[in-house]
Amino acid sequence: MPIMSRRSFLKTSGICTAGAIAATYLPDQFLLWAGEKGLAKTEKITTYCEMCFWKCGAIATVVGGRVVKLEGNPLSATAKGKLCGRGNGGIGLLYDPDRLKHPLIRTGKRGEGQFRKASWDEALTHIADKLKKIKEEHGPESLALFTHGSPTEHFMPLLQGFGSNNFAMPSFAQCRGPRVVGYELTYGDDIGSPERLDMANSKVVVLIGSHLGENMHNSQVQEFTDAIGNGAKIIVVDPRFSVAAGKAHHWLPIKPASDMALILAWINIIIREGWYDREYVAKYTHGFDKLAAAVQQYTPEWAEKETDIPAAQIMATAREMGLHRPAVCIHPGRHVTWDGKDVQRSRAIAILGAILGTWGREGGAYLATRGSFPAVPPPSFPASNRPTLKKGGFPLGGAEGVTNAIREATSIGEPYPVKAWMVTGTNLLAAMPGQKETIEAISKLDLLVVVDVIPSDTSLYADVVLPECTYLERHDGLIIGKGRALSASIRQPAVAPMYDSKPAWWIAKELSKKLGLEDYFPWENFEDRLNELCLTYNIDYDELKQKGVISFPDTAKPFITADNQPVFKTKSGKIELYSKELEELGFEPIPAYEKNEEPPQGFYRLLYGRSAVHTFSRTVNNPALNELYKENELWLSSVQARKMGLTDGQYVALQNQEGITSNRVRLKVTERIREDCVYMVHGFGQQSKGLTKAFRRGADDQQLISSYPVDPICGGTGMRCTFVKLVKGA
Ligand SMILES: Nc1nc2c(c(=O)[nH]1)N[C@H]1C(S)=C(S)[C@@H](COP(=O)(O)OP(=O)(O)OC[C@H]3O[C@@H](n4cnc5c(=O)[nH]c(N)nc54)[C@H](O)[C@@H]3O)O[C@H]1N2
Ligand SMILES: Nc1nc2c(c(=O)[nH]1)N[C@H]1C(S)=C(S)[C@@H](COP(=O)(O)OP(=O)(O)OC[C@H]3O[C@@H](n4cnc5c(=O)[nH]c(N)nc54)[C@H](O)[C@@H]3O)O[C@H]1N2
Ligand code: SF4
Ligand SMILES: [Mo]
Repeated sequence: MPIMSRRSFLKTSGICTAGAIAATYLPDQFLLWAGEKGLAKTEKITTYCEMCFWKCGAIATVVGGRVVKLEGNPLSATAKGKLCGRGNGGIGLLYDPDRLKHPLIRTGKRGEGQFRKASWDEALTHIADKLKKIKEEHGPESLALFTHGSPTEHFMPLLQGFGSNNFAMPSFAQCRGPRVVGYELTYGDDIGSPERLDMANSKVVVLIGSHLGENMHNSQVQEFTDAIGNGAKIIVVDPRFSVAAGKAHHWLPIKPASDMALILAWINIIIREGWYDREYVAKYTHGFDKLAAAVQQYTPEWAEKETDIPAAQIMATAREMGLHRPAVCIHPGRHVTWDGKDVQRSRAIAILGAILGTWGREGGAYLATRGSFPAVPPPSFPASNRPTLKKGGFPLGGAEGVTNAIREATSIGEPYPVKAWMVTGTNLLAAMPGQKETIEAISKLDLLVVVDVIPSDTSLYADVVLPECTYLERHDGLIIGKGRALSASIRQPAVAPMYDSKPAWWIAKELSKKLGLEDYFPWENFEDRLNELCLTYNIDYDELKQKGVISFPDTAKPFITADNQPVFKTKSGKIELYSKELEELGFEPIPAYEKNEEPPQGFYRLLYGRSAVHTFSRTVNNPALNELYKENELWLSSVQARKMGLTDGQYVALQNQEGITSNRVRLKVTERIREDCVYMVHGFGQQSKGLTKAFRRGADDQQLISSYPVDPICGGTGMRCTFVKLVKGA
């Protein structure tokens, strides 16, 4: 396999990333030089990145007490020796002058952002007193936790020790929940995070709305680049000519929200033409005949009408997959909450992979390592006799909880009141559709605590804001990797916490003392806990600190062989092309097509996605990354621009069907997008004045997503069903 050059990695990730890598401040470059010359004390500290959730192993160079360089750890499977542009931007977060510096207690109205400084003791006592009162009046379940990323591990025992199991993460109902559910229904297992795709060895890579290269999950983009270098055929389905589409042999500019028609037609063609893997299907799958009968109606000619993709191209791409099976990597997508029918679309993608025999096959999806560390039994938390809110009414609501279900319960006070939220590591106003609903639910609370590193929009509504120190200043839990090898990665402070900020483990532990819950935090400091875990896992703690990552590679290749048979934890013990479980729950056992509404005259479908140099709303104020991309643009087709008399670079506002109008946003007039939609990068248009670089720069897609279908199976919010018109003169 050719080793990908640094240059080709940068090319795949969009040229702007190169700037991020060069974005070291001049004094830091001097320190780095001084360190290299032996003129100043230099340390290399291993950690893992928190600029997104890929958790790449990183090495920080610290000279004279300042972090001057971040690099990827070569031992880390997610980093493979490199960081993406955002990962390099970690230094920008650490030294962002806009960081939260002290605990804050609200003095103004919610949303106004007026606070006074408080000591940690005062802030935590205030929270504990409120929580005790709320518990007395409404029961322990009236506390809910919204969380994402590293703080989760620390606040969960606090929530559960308090007596509540009401937690939710946007990574489920606003992200990959429907995929997890769809794959579990089909294979009895999720495809994992990082996704267990053997992309580098694929002969065909199919991306259905996965815009790798803008979506910068580090090792995955590196493997995509390897696949391109190895001559894989790339099929990209996207209404927009994305960075990935620029590398594609087949770009399918699909009519937005019609993907299910294409996938079902592909399944039909592959079965009809006999391009599927007969032996694999016979051995490992359940319900093939029913599937074959059900998809007969989805002909390429029919799909052409639904998707705008010519029947011949649908045939040609199906053939490409059939010809090269099983070395076909069909990316399951990650942010898959599109139209409220997302579990079924994810299932259709899973089924397409199954009939091509890709699960457990080289170039398709590899099997997870069977290695594992000894289980650490969780503490026994108090039981509750009230129903949990985290699943809402959704039968497959998932382990990570449904944010919107807890929000709704809070708003209506049913089935019981929710009176306090702790929000840690998530910016709910940017993460969840229906901002008005979020603000309304918050208005029902007696206590909102936000733990963040910057003054996020959600923090404006908090009663108490607690400043966490950044990941470069703290310990966190071990990351256990279960991809090709079992691994453990460590996070340790490169420098001491700046200002009056504290690690999440410390905040949760101190709060536990004030609530009489300290038994759930049975260690003095988090290093003791990490030491203890290492003992249990039989890992040398000092070696882990030094290397950052310790792996236990499997001896066998992670693919199906005579003595490595896959285990499918479904009802039938096989891959369920026909899902008895869904049938019993009253849903379609085989995915079926249901047309989505189309934009009315004068409106466009609002699409959104990622910039290679930003992560959601969390990096828009980061000095190093803001420098590279300061505000989002609105992609509009040049044909439409001409019709409307609009020009490139001009500012417009967007108005949705309910009359909600966005901030102004600059037009990017381009041939690279269909005429029926517009596109912008998510995360911009922040309203918090404390974010001096990001304040009201660009437009907020979330503000416009005010009504949205909800997936009846898992509660995922369909966020690509918003129609907007353009307003001139903004
Ligand atoms: N409209 C729209 N909505 C979306 C998406 C979209 O593309 N468009 N994407 C969806 C997806 S895929 C996801 S996964 C979610 C993501 O949702 P979130 O994870 O909520 O995303 P962010 O907006 O980055 O908010 C993260 C917050 O955590 C804070 N933070 C960062 N680092 C730390 C830390 O170390 N400690 C603490 N305590 N806080 C920290 C950041 O400052 C920020 O305020 O959003 C979903 N919502
Ligand atoms: N740089 C960067 N990388 C990231 C993140 C980040 O914030 N920044 N976030 C990470 C996270 S948590 C997630 S979940 C992933 C999400 O990343 P992905 O799952 O790859 O992508 P999305 O952002 O949902 O999708 C955006 C793409 O879908 C296309 N699209 C829009 N509508 C349709 C449609 O109807 N059909 C098809 N086929 N395509 C459509 C858009 O044009 C765009 O190219 O990215 C991850 N990687
Ligand atoms: S993909 Fe980039 S931002 Fe995400 S963890 Fe890795 S280096 Fe950090
Ligand atoms: Mo996500």
